[in-house]
Amino acid sequence: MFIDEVILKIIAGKGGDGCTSFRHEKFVEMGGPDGGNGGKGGNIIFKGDEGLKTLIDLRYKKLIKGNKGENGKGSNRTGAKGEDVIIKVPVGTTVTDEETGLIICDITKDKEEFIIATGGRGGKGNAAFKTNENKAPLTSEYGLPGEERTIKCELKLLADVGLVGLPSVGKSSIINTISRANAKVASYHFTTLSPNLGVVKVNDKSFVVADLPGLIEGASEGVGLGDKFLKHAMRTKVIAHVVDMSGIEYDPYESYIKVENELKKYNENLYNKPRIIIANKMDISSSKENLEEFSKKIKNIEIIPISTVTKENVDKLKYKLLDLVEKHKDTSTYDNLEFENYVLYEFKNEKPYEIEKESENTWVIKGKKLEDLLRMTKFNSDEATLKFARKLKRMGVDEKLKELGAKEGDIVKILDFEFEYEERLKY
Ligand SMILES: Nc1nc2c(ncn2[C@@H]2O[C@H](COP(=O)(O)OP(=O)(O)OP(=O)(O)O)[C@@H](O)[C@H]2O)c(=O)[nH]1
Ligand SMILES: [Mg+2]
Repeated sequence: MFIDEVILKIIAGKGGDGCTSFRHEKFVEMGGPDGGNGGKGGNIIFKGDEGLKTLIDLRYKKLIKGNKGENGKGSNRTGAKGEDVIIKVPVGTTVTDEETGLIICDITKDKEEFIIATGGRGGKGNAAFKTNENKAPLTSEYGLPGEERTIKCELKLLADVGLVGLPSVGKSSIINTISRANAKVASYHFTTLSPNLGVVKVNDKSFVVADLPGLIEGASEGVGLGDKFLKHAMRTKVIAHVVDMSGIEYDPYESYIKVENELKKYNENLYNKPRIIIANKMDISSSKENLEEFSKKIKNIEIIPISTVTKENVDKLKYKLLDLVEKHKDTSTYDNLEFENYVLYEFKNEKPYEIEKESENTWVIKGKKLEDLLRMTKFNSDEATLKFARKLKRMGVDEKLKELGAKEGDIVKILDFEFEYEERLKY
C-alpha cells in the first residue's frame, strides 16, 4: 500500500536547568556566584531524502522526542546543547500543524532541512543574576520545555504523468504495459484503491507515471474514493485522460466531459494542466467507429488510440508522454498556486497575557511569555518568588487584575499554580 499520510507527536528537547553555585577557593571565604547556564534543548529537524519514496518509516513512530540540554554546572560551566534529532523524509513531504492547520514546511529538495520543533532555552545559572545590589544571588532558572506539537505529514506523489479516468477504463492496465508496475487489474470498479507508481523508460530517458483510482461524478466533493486522490494529480506535470472507446459501459464523449468537469471543479490549475487523451480498448470492434465520432468533438487535444491487449500504439504513447513531460520540464511539480492557500501567519505583537474571570473570586492568566516565565522559575527561595512577583508587576498584571475588580484574597491561577491576590504587595 502506498502510505502518504501520517500523524505523529513531536516534542523537542528540554533546555538544561541553570545552576546555583558559589566559588570555593582556598583563602577566599565567600567566592562569587559561578552557577552556569543550562544548554539549549535539541531541535527536531526534518530533512529531505531523495532515496525515500514513502512515509512508512514514520508510520511506526508515534512520538519523536528531542534530546535534553545538559544542566549548567559550577565554575561557570554551561551545559552542553542537546543534539538535534534529524528525521529523513521523502522529497515532497508536507508537514502541517494539526492544531492550527497551518503548513510548517514543504520539503521540495534533497537534503533540505527544516526545524519542526525547537528545543527549549536553557535556564540561566545564578552567575547571570549577579548585580551591584545583589552580589550573591541564589536564583537560577529551570530550562524551558521543548516545543511540542502534533503534526500531519503528507506525501503527495511526485509523478510526471497522472492517469485519470472513470473506473475500469484501463488505467492500471496501461501503467502495467508501459512500465514495470504491477498494478491490480480487474473488471470491477475501484480495483485500484491507492495510487501506483511506475517508471517509464524510453531509450535512455525516463519519467514517472501515477495510476490513480477511478474518478466518478461528484469526486471533487468526495464521492467514491473522492478528492483524496485528486491532490496527487495536482502534483503531476501532465494529465493523461484515459477513455474507454468501446462504448460498452460508458458513452466515450459523455464520460470524458464528466471527468473533465470534476477536475475543473476540484481545482482550476489541475484542469489547466497539459493534457493528452488515451483512447483505450481499441481492440474491441465498436471502438473504431466511436473514436471517429469522439475525435470530431475534441479540439486541440491530441488523442492516442491504443490497446493494452494488442499493444497497438503503446510505443507511440510512451514517446508522446515523454515529449510532453520534456516540454513542461521546467514547470515545477509543485503547484505554486496551491501554496497560495497556505500562508503561515504569525502574530508579531502577541499580547503577553490574557486574564479571564473563572468564577467569582478566581482569575486565570494565560499567555506564552508569562507561562514560560513561570516554568523557568524555581520557587525554592524567597528571592526567586519575589523576582517572579516583580516581573508580573512590571508586565502590568497587578494593575490589570485590580482594574478588572480582583479583591484581596482572590485566587490567581497560572498553569497549575495558584497564588493569592494581595493588593498591597510589599516589594
Ligand atoms: N479489451 C480490452 N480490455 C482492456 C484493455 N485495457 C484494460 N482492459 C480491461 O478493462 C478492465 C479494467 O481494467 P483496469 O486496468 O483494472 O482499469 P482501471 O481504470 O485501472 O480501473 P479502476 O482501478 O477500477 O479504476 C479489465 O478487465 C481489463 O482487462 C484493452 O485495451 N482492451
Ligand atoms: Mg486501476
